[in-house]
Amino acid sequence: MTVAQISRWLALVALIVLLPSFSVAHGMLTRSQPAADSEIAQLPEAIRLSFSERVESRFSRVTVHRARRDPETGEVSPQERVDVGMTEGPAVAQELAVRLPENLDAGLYLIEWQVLSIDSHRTTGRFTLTYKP
Ligand SMILES: [Cu+2]
Repeated sequence: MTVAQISRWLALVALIVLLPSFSVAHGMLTRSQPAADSEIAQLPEAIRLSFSERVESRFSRVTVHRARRDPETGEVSPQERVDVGMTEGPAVAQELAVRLPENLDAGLYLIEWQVLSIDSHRTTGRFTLTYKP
């Protein structure tokens, strides 16, 4: 390889290595309470989500739906919505919470979030919780 070829190759490698880190630099979910994709025996009053960046709560949304997992594909699809809204909080916060009703049937629930972080990037994500009282 010539020096020019090597430097082109290095530039390509650098691009591939750096690209994913750009996309995770926005408001991504860093932690949730209860933990994402976990099984819970007790229903919390609210599900708390922490993000890697501060988010604009008025332009961010967290919902909880009863969910169904396709036994063949494993794909999770939302059914009826069950949450009772997000908790009031500061306009800019690193944590959001969505309230649950006092009673829920045992089963699978899908938590979906869309946030606008203060750097004006929108990100979305989802995770499940299995409630087994
Ligand atoms: Cu960002």
